[in-house]
Formats: sequence, structure tokens, C-alpha cells
Amino acid sequence: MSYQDEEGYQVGSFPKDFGYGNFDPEDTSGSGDDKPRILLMGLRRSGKSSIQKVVFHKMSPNETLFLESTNKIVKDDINNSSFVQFQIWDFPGQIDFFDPTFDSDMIFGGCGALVFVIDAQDDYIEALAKLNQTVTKAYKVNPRIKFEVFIHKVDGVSDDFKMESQRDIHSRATDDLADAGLEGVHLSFHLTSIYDHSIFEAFSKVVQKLIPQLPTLENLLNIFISNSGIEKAFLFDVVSKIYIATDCSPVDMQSYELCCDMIDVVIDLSCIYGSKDDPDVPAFDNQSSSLIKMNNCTVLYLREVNKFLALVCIIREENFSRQGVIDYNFLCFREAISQVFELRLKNQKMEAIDQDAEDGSSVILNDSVQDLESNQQLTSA
Ligand SMILES: Nc1nc2c(ncn2[C@@H]2O[C@H](COP(=O)(O)OP(=O)(O)O)[C@@H](O)[C@H]2O)c(=O)[nH]1
Ligand SMILES: [Mg+2]
Repeated sequence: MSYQDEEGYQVGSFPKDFGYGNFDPEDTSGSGDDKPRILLMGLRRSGKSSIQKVVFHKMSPNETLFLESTNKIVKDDINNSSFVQFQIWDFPGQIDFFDPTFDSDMIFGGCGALVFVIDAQDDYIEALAKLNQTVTKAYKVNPRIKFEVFIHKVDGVSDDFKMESQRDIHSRATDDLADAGLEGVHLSFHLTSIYDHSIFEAFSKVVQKLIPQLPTLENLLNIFISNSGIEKAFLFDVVSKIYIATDCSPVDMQSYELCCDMIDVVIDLSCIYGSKDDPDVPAFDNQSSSLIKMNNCTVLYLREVNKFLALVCIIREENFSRQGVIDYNFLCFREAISQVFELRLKNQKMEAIDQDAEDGSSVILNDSVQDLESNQQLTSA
């Protein structure tokens, strides 16, 4: 995927050439078609294309006002790191499942998550009917799909209305499914808007469910923060600013926003004051790191993990006095992450060589991951 935007819109705070770019051929696994798929569905004008443009193409929210309606399925490859590889399919709103040309086996077969967008500023009865129809159809083809409902455009409504509509949509949607005989199907609900960070947070959660290594990443983060006196740490995909993992302490929106903003600051500064003359020097590289002291006795600390990932930590100022320990532990953490990458790569290659060995190779992966977790020699702060 790249940010060559034919429509010529501005790319927010990122320069146009700061994209996922080309990557090492060995980093990609097969063609786009066997990557897990995230489908964006919902009634027309509910905000599907806006979500896709804002989260993955840095379109500024105001510019979505000029988006034309989608009249065919738009496929978009997200290829940033070996953890985050998927395709997003943006559907037109008027899709008809009973149309014989609609190949539901093909569409839902390789689907990892189905995001159904409901416009909260509009009457949602029709949307609920469509949701029910979509989930019923998709579940029949592929019961492993994760169903995510975005109650969208909540920027224009009051907090009370938000809570009330979430409760109402939740109960109606699950009742409808139960009536259709699908009690077992789980729907996750998110309140979202492209005008704040909620859409990035919700998308983070959707993407995380598609990362098989998530428990390992979370575990590594837990070990890292508890040994380093860190309050909270996010592993970010730098380009999209979705976090692919965090430690087990609860996420509050403010900390997440703060960390997102820090990434913007770092990229902006390196674009303005970095080596502008050489277009091949990326705005984010292995020298990227940043430290911001806040006026509430906390410190924000950002370090590069690899070409696409950054670790952003929130640390109490008094704990930051032992920066040496934090830095040392970070190096161990980074090394562990790169080993998880290598394992995954190896695993993918083995799978490609011998499809039959699939079960065996995942056992190997799990064993080695356990070794890796126990081998991590962190220094306690
Ligand atoms: N207020 C508000 N408007 C939104 C939001 N997301 C999208 N929109 C607007 O909704 C309209 C339809 O968006 P579009 O992405 O074309 O919908 P689609 O047909 O589902 O792809 C556009 O005018 C967007 O600016 C949001 O979070 N809040
Ligand atoms: Mg659209």
C-alpha cells in the first residue's frame, strides 16, 4: 500500500511519501489474496470509506465530506509489518446478498473480521435489519469471522445519547440474532468517530484480534514494564497509529491520545528538520526516539522497535531517573520482538513448503516462543 493519492488530498501531518512503502520481499507472505481480510459493511453514507481513508490513508476528517459514494468493492492492502498484514475491503452500501453475482463463499470465506458501520446520527432501524442479514449470511459461510459493530459518528451526539443508543443497538441486535437462531454469535460494539481518536482505538482492537502472536506480545510488554517501572506501554504501528499490543493494565483514552500525538510530533519534527534533501531517508528509522516531560510529573518516552513499530511508554518522572535500566530492558524487549518476527517468518515459510505440516510447525512456534519468554533476561528497576 502506498499513499499515492490520485485524488490529491492532503495527508494530514505525514508527508505524502511517508507510507508503508515497498518492503522486503521476504517479509510478505504470499499474494494479497491469502491475507486475512477485514470487510467494511453497512448502509450507504454510514461512513465506511471515510473510516478506511482516515485510518489508513491519513485523510483529514473534514475532507471525507467530499468522498464520492463507493460503487464497487475497493480492496486495499495493508502490508506494514509481518504482524499487521491484511486487506481491507470497502463495500458499497447498496450491496444485495441475494444477487447471484454476489459470491458469498469467496467474500466471507477468507474474512477475519467484519466491521459493520451504523450511523448513530441517523435512524438505525434499517441498519439493524441489514446487520442481521449480513451476520446471518456471513456466519453460515464462515463461523470464525469476528463481528465488530461500529456505532459511528458519535461526535455529533451527547454522552447520554451515546450510552442509550449503544444499549439499544446492542439489545436489539442480539435479540434479532437470537430470533434467527444464532444465539452463539458474538458481536463486539464500539462507539466511534473520525473526528477523534476513537476510530483508531476501535480499529486497534479489531486488528489485534487478527494477530496470532498477540498473547506473546502482551506478555513481553508486561514483563518489560514491570521490570522497568513503567506505567503503560503501547506498541504502535507508526503509519496508521493503531496500537497492535499493550500491557495488561486498562487503556484510558487520554493516554492513548497522548501517545498518538507524540508519534505525530516525532514524525513532524523529523520531516521538518531531518535530512530533507535525501528523499530516501525515512522520517522514522532506527535512530528515532523521543522524550517529553509533562507538567504532571510524567514522562513520555518513544523508541523505534523496527521499521514499522514504535514503543511509546508513559513513565512517572521519579522512575525515569533510572533511564539506563529502562534502555537496557528496552533492548532486550526489541530483541525479543525481532525473534517473534523471525519465528513467524520461519513458520510461514514452513507452511508454504508443506501445508500438511501446519499443525507441527505451530507447535514448534509455541515452544520457541515459550523459550523466548523465559530466556528474556531483564534487569529489575
Ligand atoms: N460527523 C461525522 N460524519 C462522518 C463521520 N464519518 C463519516 N462521516 C461523513 O459521512 C458521510 C458519508 O461518508 P462515506 O465514507 O462516503 O460513507 P460510506 O457510503 O459508508 O462509504 C461523509 O460526508 C463523511 O464526512 C464521523 O465520524 N462523524
Ligand atoms: Mg463508501
